[in-house]
Amino acid sequence: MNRTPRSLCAAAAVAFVLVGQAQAQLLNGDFSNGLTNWNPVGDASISSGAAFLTTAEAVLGLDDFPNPSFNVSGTSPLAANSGSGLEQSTGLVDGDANFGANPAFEGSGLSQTFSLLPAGLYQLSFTYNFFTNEVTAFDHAYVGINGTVYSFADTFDAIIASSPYNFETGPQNFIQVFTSTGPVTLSFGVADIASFDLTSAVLIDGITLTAIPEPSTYAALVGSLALGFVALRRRRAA
Ligand SMILES: [Ca+2]
Ligand SMILES: [Ca+2]
Ligand SMILES: [Ca+2]
Repeated sequence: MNRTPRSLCAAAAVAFVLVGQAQAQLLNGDFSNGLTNWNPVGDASISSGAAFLTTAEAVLGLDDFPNPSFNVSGTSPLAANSGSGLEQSTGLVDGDANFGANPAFEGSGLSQTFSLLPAGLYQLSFTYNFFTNEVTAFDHAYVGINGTVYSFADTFDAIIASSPYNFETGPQNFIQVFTSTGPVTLSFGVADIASFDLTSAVLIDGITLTAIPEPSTYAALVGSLALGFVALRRRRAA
């Protein structure tokens, strides 16, 4: 093969574009297009350009006080641990919405499945605010990455007095590093724990995925810099 430097540059540019496209396949992570590209279940809506999930029933008298004013969408949360409800509708399995040994009763969620290549380390980050009227149960909000679930906020993290919910965490950031092998399902949820009562909600926005260079990439970079330095010294010494 007789490649000129120009064709090598073109090949590198094509490779860069291909990698860039593959890494950017989470769509609408900032919810600027509403819930497009997401699979919403239960009481999922858009509030101030962010996803808003609640545990509030749409039907008067089923739970929550004052009911049903905390329900936004008119759709009720899905039952948890029910075989085809909250967890299984968002790429998880029954039990995933529980809070430790405390069972989830119902909740709402969002999920999106996409490809995240090349394989390697990625950082997931997003912002959230968790709201609750709960007083005793560990209602919580969680994120699942290919079925590994992280509870990022619960009743007892929400200590700032708020309205219309009694308490909130205030705006917070969540960061988690994980290894992608290609396909990724992100699952978000908020769940009532230990009873159907007393609504909790979560506002989620700014979901981003960033590739983290492998240590070998750093080593190669440092190595090439060192070679350049040696070459420079040799040239100066000559
Ligand atoms: Ca947004
Ligand atoms: Ca409820
Ligand atoms: Ca509750």
